Amino acid sequence: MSDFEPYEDNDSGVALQEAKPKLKRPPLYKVILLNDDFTPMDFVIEILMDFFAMPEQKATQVMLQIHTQGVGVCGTYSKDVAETKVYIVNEYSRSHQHPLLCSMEIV
Ligand code: TYC
Repeated sequence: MSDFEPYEDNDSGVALQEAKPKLKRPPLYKVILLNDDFTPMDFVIEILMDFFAMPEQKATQVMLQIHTQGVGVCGTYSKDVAETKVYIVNEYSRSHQHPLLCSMEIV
């Protein structure tokens, strides 16, 4: 650089703050079962044991909670796992001619 040219640093004088790394935890989803008047209680207990790994006592308790309150939580999972559980439970219920509905909602 020549001695006669003014020094330009192309800097507007604004200090830039370094971006914080944007690491967010992936969202979790509750898989829920809805009550209805037709699905047999034993079938719901079987679903909770076979697809949500609940021991029989816990499955019975959750089934009765859904029966009296209208809805109950089967478990909390990542989006992919929750979507798969909802799909297989609804397919299984349909294939046994029961109207049981499984769904998911963000935590
Ligand atoms: N209400 C059903 C009955 O009386 C039992 C039931 C429980 C159905 C839970 C669905 O998610 C459910 N046979």
